[in-house]
Amino acid sequence: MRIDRVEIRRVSLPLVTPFRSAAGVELDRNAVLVRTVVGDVEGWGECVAMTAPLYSSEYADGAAHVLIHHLAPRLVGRDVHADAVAAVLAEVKGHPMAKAALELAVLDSELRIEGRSLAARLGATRDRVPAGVAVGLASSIGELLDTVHGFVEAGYPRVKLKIEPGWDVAPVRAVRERFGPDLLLQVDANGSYTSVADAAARLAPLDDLDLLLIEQPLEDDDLEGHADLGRRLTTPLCLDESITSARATERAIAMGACRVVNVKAGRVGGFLEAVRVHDVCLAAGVPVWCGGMLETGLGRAANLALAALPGFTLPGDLSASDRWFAEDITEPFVLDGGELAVPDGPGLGVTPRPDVLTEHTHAVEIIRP
Ligand code: OSB
Ligand code: MG
Repeated sequence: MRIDRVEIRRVSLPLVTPFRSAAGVELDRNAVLVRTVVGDVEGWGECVAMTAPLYSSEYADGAAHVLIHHLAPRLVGRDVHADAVAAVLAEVKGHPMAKAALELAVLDSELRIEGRSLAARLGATRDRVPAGVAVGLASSIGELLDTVHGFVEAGYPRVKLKIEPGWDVAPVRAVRERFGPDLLLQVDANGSYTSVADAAARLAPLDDLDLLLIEQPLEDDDLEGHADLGRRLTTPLCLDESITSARATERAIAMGACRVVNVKAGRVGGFLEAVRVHDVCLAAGVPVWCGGMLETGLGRAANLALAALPGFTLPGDLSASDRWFAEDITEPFVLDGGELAVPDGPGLGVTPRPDVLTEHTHAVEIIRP
């Protein structure tokens, strides 16, 4: 399959409400979209890098730059299959989110040509998956309870609360008390606790609140610290930022650094590597769930395909389009009985709506052989 052309498109979608976490505040989704052209077939990928390098070192402007100048030029004019993309791009160090977006666009083109869905290609075993919603740091407990109430009313069976030192036990306890024991509840610290001792002291009271997990309490590279902290708490620890590949997953599990894994294709360099992370977890009996990065409908479609694999035994950060956007660039994903349907059309199963895409696009760069 010859990649005739790659387009790098910058889009900016306003969020319906600002999203605040220990990794900063997001007001808009500044996505970098990749469009591959193969004959008369197009393929789409979405780069999940945030606007600023606060969640990880990648950020949207940097990802666009590396895609335009270093990644896309290695593929255009070449005959490649999606399987081989990661190896071709491997000589460029780092930039997993940029690489993942390009690989996804190639996968989408290839699968559209084959008439096969991404879900089928990745090994999905379900056609619907449970939804989950991530709720940002709030400015008061009252405001948080109102926000969570809205999501529970909308049918979300699982809620994830962002926490940080000073915004942890009290808001989480308030949510548990208000919504009762049936709400699936978990928390995400984005690495904001600075030592094992401090994290253990602050987070120990969460052990009484029946949480599914505590996500990434400590820094990205602190596997030893997570293993130590995990022995001091009864609530399972889950890693997000630390999980950068299937090999990193094996190491984290072997060290006892986590009992649950959050996988994001962007963070591990692509959906094919994400499947290998899933495989490692399934073999080890470690529950895995699909993380989210405020994706537009394109990235959301791909996440849903991944989340339909058998090892995804916990609900992911997979919400309806309207959780983030008044107007998504694809047909919106909607909640149905607390679940989302996994797209079953060829490739991603969705395409951008041309008018909405044009309205939100502020730059397009075309890379030719
Ligand atoms: O840490 O999981 C995270 C969003 C952007 C960057 C990092 C994270 C998040 C979320 C939101 O928690 C997940 C979503 O898209 O619903
Ligand atoms: Mg996280």
